[in-house]
Amino acid sequence: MAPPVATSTHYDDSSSILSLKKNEGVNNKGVVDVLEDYDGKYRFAPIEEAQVSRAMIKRYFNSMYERAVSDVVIVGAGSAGLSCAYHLGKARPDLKITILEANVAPGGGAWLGGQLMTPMVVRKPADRFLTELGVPFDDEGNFVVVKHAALFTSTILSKVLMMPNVILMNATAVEDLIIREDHHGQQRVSGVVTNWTLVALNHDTQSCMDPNTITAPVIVSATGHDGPMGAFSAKRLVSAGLLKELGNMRGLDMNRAEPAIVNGTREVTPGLIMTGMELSEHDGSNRMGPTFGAMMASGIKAAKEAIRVLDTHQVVDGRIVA
Ligand code: AHZ
Repeated sequence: MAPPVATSTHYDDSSSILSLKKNEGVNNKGVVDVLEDYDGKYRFAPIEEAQVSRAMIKRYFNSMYERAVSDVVIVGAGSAGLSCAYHLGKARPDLKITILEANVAPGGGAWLGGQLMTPMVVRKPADRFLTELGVPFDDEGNFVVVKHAALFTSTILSKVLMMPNVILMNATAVEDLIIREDHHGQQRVSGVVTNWTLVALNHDTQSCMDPNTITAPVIVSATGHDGPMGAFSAKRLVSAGLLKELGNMRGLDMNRAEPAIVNGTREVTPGLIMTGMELSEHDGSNRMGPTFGAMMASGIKAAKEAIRVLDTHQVVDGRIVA
């Protein structure tokens, strides 16, 4: 039997220490004794419910406050959006990168391969990105196979979340785009309109529940192909009159689809870069089914595009001014 490990922790909210029974576990330096004992005497440092609430609230709302103006907003944390965030966050640690994901679970469709099977197929040369991430794979010649799609997604997600300049807000839907005239009098996507997803899903059952906004000089849209929330920006560009009509995703052809997505990754309208399968709806290109290399390469290209836009414009308070 391992001996119990007695440790101690600083307890910096003095009002909570006052609520402890006199001298209960607190020494004269304001340090609380804890005990890691799996034989029945495990003891945690005390806590008050309000401390838990405040610990979350102050960090979350500080993030919202700070990110009300971001450098880049990435809409959608699927394989394309996360690949974009990784490359951008690594290449430009100076940028405030804010990822908005409608689902509670980030990762989009990249928790599984095809037909709910676990292995993930990636065509070369996109295997280089897996090597950079440190994700192991079987080499099958022209393509590689990761033993479980979740290994890719959990690895990239953890690396992205470790980056101090990246914030992820999940369960948060982009409901609309901010579109206004730029310094040339041209229509420009200049931010996103957000709401908690649970609110966004209930606009038909409740009267007016107004949204919130994030201003940014560059938006990367990575919302996937058409679905309950998919292809969001592509559809909104049509209804806003910035795109004549949707191209609509074409039938499956792996060999045509993957290069079309990567090569077509671009700033589709001023201020809005599109990546991943959303592009198939915008451009009318084929789907590739369960091969993920194009999502990774498209995300990296979107990050390079975002850097190009930022490096060629002057930005003041999240707005392009020259
Ligand atoms: O929840 C969506 C998902 O996680 C999120 N999303 C969509 N609309 C949103 C909105 N606000 C915030 N309005 C939103 N988030 O975007 C994410 C899209 O991830 P995805 O995995 O669906 O798209 P992807 O382009 O990153 O990867 C596509 C993977 C596919 S689909 C496919 C085929 O059907 O042939 N093949 C591949 C490789």
